[in-house]
Amino acid sequence: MASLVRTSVEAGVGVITVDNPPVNALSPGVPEGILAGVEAFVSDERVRAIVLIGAGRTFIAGADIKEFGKITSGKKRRGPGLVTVVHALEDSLKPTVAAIHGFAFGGGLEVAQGCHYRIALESARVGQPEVKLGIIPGAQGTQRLPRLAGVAKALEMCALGDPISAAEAHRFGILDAVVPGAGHDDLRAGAVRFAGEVGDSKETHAKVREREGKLCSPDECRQLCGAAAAKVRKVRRGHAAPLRAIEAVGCSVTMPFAEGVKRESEIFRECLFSTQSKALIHLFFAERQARKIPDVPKDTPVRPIRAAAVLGAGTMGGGIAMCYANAGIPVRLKEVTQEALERGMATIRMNYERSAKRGRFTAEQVRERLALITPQTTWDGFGEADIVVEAVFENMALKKEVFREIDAIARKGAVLATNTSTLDVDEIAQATSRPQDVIGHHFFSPANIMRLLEIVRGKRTAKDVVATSMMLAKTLRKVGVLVGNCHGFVGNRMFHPYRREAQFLAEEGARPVDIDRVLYEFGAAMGPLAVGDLAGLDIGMRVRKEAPHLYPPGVRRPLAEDALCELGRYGQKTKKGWYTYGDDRSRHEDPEVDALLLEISAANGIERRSISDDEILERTVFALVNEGARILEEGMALRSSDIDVIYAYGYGFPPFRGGPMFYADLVGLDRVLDSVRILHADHGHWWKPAPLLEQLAAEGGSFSKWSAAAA
Ligand code: ZOZ
Ligand code: NAD
Repeated sequence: MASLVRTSVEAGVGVITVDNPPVNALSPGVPEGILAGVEAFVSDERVRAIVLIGAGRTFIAGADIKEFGKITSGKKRRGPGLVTVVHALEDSLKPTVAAIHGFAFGGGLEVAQGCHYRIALESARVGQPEVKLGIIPGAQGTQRLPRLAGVAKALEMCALGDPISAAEAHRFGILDAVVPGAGHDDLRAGAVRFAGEVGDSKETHAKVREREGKLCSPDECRQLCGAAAAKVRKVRRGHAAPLRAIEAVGCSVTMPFAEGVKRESEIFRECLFSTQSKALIHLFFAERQARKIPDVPKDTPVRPIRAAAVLGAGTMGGGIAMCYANAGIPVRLKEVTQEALERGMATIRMNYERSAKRGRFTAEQVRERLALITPQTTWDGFGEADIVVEAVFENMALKKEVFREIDAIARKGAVLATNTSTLDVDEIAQATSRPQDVIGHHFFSPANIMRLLEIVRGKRTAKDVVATSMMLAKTLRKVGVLVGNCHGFVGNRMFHPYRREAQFLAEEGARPVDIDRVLYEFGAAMGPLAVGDLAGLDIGMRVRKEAPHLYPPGVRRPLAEDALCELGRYGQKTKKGWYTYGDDRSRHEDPEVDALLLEISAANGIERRSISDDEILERTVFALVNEGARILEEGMALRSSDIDVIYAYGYGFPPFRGGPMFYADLVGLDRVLDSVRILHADHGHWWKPAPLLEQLAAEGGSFSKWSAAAA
């Protein structure tokens, strides 16, 4: 325990150093250590001021998130709460200074707010990201932050959870000073100097809880809270914690401090025990777990990626080139014709300009990024690239031909990646003399925005190519998830039954608008039919044509989207699909679609009936779950939480539900199986329960706890 927090005295200043790698979380032992340090220094005559600093790469990244599960499962944490530490720092008779580098997040920032002063390196970031875990600040941050930064800034930080830079924090009064220099030694020296000066000064050291100057009037507070709530309802739709955080921050104005912190604590506990918080904490760890590949240890050597080359400047190739440029990696972009190349580059330029207008990049950053992309119709420079990414049309013959060409030109040891969304990566790899270097890098559209990268491991893919791809995902600011090589991999393979059931429901009598509404209300970014319109209904039609094995004879197949395509209704690109679209992309129901559905039902003997919202939800979401169970059993995903990450980051599955597999665990696998069995009895073939679902339901198990290795 002692080793988690160290103390020393330097130039009459007591330094408390938190040393709990990797991120100095406030695990058991840390609060105790800080408390003991403060108490010892307060009575140490050599000491005139106290500095709190973190060892290693950061200050304090917040509470130890693993502890939350212990609290909610009843294994309560012992030792002093964080609030006791915050009070000890604030009530200390000697001035206390938080010296921040890396991150001061969550409980870390709350501890810093207990100090009389906060200073930081320029590179530091501070934030209250608790809402991203479905909770709110629980160590009085919602009451101190408005006193430091003003109510509007506190609302933004506590409700949205995004961190801010040291410069911004200084501007808003959260920091008292930004320390010159870049290294930990600069910070430490600056902090000891700063503390020495305030220790010598005769001025009183204000306690943040007593500072009222930045609090606004109740009327203004009501207005600010209303505006913040309207914003989070839009940008964090369905999330409960942001609204609760707003409520808590509002209390800083409407209640005295002592009552405000009491209310904060009640709301914190309500959030902590909510299913949303369990789901979001599940996803936090799931995202990090996904980086761990059992047979590819962390120390597997990676191939350095300093130069990239992309084939195809269409929808995906252009976006992929932007990902590399955004990461500072020069990239060559090859097309077949000058015309296609110019079209691709025009789209890239337009996307960058749009980002610049939205303030995401400066004009200078846009110039730098564009300069990193070399458009060409030749193979120039492909021989020097460390990675070649293929993003040509989805056609096996073409992909093989292209890979033969890449094989002839790429340098030895280059990673050869395909962005195919369904095709067999092994078959593509066979077209080369080096299948060990071939891997799938399945980006999602728009590739420069969507966070997910499915990394598809072929039979012969080398381990260092897997390790390199996982590392590269991080460099490209993507969430990389390793998946197996099967039709549609993990994401699209599951999406297929999900969208199939949505079509069946429409053919059985559910209104398209109701199908989309139910999923939207569940929290999905878009309903399944609206998604089809966005992606293009012709894509699904082509997949159904090119993969006839998906629909063996005698098995019901979805008819609606093929029929829509026959009418030229390809979705948003033709302004008509499941809906019609206005010039402003507004969506409208269309009687032509209703008539078409009636026709399909009548011609194919499909009985139409009234369909409940519950049935819509079960038919679509349990279709995901049943297929997910098969994928898991086949080892196409390493663990169920990987599937959850894929759905949260690639398919707009509501993060506060934790992903489809976690959602199924919460519903209870016995209940899920009961529904799947009923659907099987009613609808046959497609609903045959996955063996793993049956097994786990019988055992009282869950996907989250199941491990293929142990099975
Ligand atoms: O890890 C990034 C991050 O954002 N971490 C989470 C920060 C956060 O959300 N802090 C707020 C926590 S909630 C809180 O603080 C509320 C509170 O105090 C309530 C107090 C009241 C209690 C009353 C009780 C009744 C960060 C930006 C920090 C670093 O990113 P990197 O990409 O550099 O590193 P990662 O994300 O790969 O992380 C490295 C390893 O550290 C683990 N980890 C990170 N933050 C943690 C944490 N483990 C526990 N607690 C945390 N706060 C992370 O899982 C990863 O582990 P490995 O095993 O995968 O290496
Ligand atoms: P697209 O039609 O927009 O672009 C393909 C581009 O490749 C065209 O510009 C074409 O001129 C070019 N091309 C064809 N042959 C070429 C060659 N020999 N050399 C160089 N360029 C060549 O298609 P897209 O949507 O970008 O899809 C590309 C790949 O990405 C496909 O495999 C697709 O399945 C996959 N994918 C697409 C999406 C999506 O949402 N569009 C998502 C994930 C993956």
